Amino acid sequence: MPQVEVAEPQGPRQLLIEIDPLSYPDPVNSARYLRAGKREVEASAIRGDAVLETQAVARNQEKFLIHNLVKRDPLAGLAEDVRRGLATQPKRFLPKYFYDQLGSQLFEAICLLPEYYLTRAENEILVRYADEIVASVTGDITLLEMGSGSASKTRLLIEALLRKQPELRFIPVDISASALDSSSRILLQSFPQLRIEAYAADYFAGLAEIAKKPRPRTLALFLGSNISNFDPDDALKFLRALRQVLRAGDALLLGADLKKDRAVLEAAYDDALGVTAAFNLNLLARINRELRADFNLRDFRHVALYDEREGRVEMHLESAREQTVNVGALELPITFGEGERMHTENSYKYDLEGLSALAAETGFERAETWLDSNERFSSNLFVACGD
Ligand code: AVI
Repeated sequence: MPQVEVAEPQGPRQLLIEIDPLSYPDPVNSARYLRAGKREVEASAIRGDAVLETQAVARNQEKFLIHNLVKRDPLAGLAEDVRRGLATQPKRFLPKYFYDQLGSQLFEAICLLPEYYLTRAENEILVRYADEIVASVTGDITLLEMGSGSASKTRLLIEALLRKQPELRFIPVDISASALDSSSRILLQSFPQLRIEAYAADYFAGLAEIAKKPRPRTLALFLGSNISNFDPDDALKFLRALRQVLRAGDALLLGADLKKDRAVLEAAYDDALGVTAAFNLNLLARINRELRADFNLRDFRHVALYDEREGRVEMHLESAREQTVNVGALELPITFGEGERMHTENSYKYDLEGLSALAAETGFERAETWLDSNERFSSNLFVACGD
């Protein structure tokens, strides 16, 4: 989405983009409106489209706001992180770099694979228990979702909430403003009773901003087993930060994949079609594209292993032979030994005891857990304990 750069006199830069998705067929391109004070309006006027945009806001002012807190390209650190990761022993890459455009589409394909049961299992739970889940939280609920992405599972909970209350305020937080924009537009078309106040931000920045405004009873969502990709310390940090924006009695619905047979887990991360391998290798393709490297993808092999002691599936890229790769943008030649592995992702698996401990250590209580019919995946209601 195009954004007009206007320097803020003080405090963090914040663009407030308001869009009326119902009045404009293509709100991404036609109904941009920037409002954070007079100067933004002036900037709009200079571009000659202020009148159209002001109308867009006036007609449906309350429906959709995006607070864009992403101060710079969130991936601008790629070069630095690659330099650091390749200098570490063993070499490693950060999993957040999986999700460029191709990587995001490969991840969507992973969610359709027969071996990757996680998405279907969580969906099954939400289809079956959404009413029960929302009934476990009393009062008029505001829905907050961390890492909402396409918000496809969220709609099951929105439907259940709207069976219980006449309107709903939804606060999605995601690093991608464009994902927020398109998912919000689709949700608003389906649910006229919805008001959306979205935050394009990393989790911690989004939570810090959300904490500034009081909210009534809140149900927070962290779905898709996204908690799996946090190392244990970071999972604690994240849940504590989330707990800070909630009040006693508010709740978090946490989707968490469960510990199980090695064969099932390893197949989920090493599917027969090779989609997860492509997802993993796309990291190298991305470094080739963006940092002018010359990784030969055929010289690296995708490896997925369950480490039972650590309770995590690890993904690696293994060098098939001794080789030297040049990363042009870093002016860096990197040598790999035959069989040398770069660690690309951890996906932690939980059991119910571990989930209770996680809740207790972060100011929650695990009040209820729903499982899918194969008992592979858990949806956990963490209720915020007394302040
Ligand atoms: C996003 N996350 C929960 C996925 C997982 O299962 O850990 C990422 C993934 N990596 C390989 N397949 C899926």
